[in-house]
Amino acid sequence: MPSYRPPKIASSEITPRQVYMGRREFLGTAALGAMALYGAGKASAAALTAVESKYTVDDKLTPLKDVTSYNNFYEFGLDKADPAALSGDFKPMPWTIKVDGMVNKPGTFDLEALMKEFPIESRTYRMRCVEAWSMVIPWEGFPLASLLSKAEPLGSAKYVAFETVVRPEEMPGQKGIFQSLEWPYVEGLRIDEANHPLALLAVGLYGETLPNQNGAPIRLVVPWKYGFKGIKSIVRITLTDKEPKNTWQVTNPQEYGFYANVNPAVDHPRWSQATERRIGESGFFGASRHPTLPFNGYADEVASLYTGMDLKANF
Ligand SMILES: Nc1nc2c(c(=O)[nH]1)N[C@H]1C(S)=C(S)[C@@H](COP(=O)(O)O)O[C@H]1N2
Ligand SMILES: [Mo]
Repeated sequence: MPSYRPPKIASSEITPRQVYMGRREFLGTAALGAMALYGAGKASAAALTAVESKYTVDDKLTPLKDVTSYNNFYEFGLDKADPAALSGDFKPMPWTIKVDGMVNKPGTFDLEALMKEFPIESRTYRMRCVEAWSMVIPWEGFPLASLLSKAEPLGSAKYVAFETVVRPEEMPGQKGIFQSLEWPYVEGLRIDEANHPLALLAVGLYGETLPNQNGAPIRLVVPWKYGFKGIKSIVRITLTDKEPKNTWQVTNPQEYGFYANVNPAVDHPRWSQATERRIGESGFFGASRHPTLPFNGYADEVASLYTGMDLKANF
């Protein structure tokens, strides 16, 4: 795997945020502790200190503006522009994550404390959505395995289930008569997948805490799987011995499975998965196309998790 290359952020991209942070009004002394680590209020963000990780690709980064304005987050609406436009009322801090089920030490953990306990790493990963578009995103986060080991999973635990927060008052896509999905959004991994060093709990991107539209304050990133496995705004993680349900499989089991490993050889029933549109890069005819790689280019790291499995049947 190529070695680490620090993200290059054009000053035109970071300046407006810093100007905003500088003018931001303080909320009072009680909030000061949290604000040191996390910005308070709408559209704010705080810088993260992170150590470089060897788990980084050297593909050209997708510009910050595309990463934060072209999103799938149905809790805020169905259009790609909805999450950025409609997530301003969402309050990501303070935040806790409950870890329960088949563990020795269940608990409800304060995210700010976890962010101090676990070293934050920066990792640039490719992200491939099942809709055949892709990005390259520099994340900050810590391994999912670090949080799981804190809870001490029992030997009988075989899977890990995840849940997104339900807050109709702050998430307009969860409000009203017509509901696009069943809430909460849920996802799952086999425990060996969850403990793989590439499985990341991201708390930031491009060096700052996560924007609401990208899954603030904490979301899963499993770069060898289609993007829908990367569940956002996680409030609960449950260890279990049964394969967990995942939202897209429940919604349309013909088209979406539990494993959802990126695979150019297994087409979606309605489109080819052989190539992908790299968002933010332009070619002659719109966004440039890249070949899709088995396991999204992470086969050397993860293919051994699936030895002997029929990847066409387990899509
Ligand atoms: N809770 C929740 N998590 C979610 C989704 C969602 O609608 N709700 N969309 C998924 C899909 S389909 C993709 S491609 C990625 C998109 O992540 P991004 O917007 O940060 O690029 O988030 C995933 N996580
Ligand atoms: Mo997706």
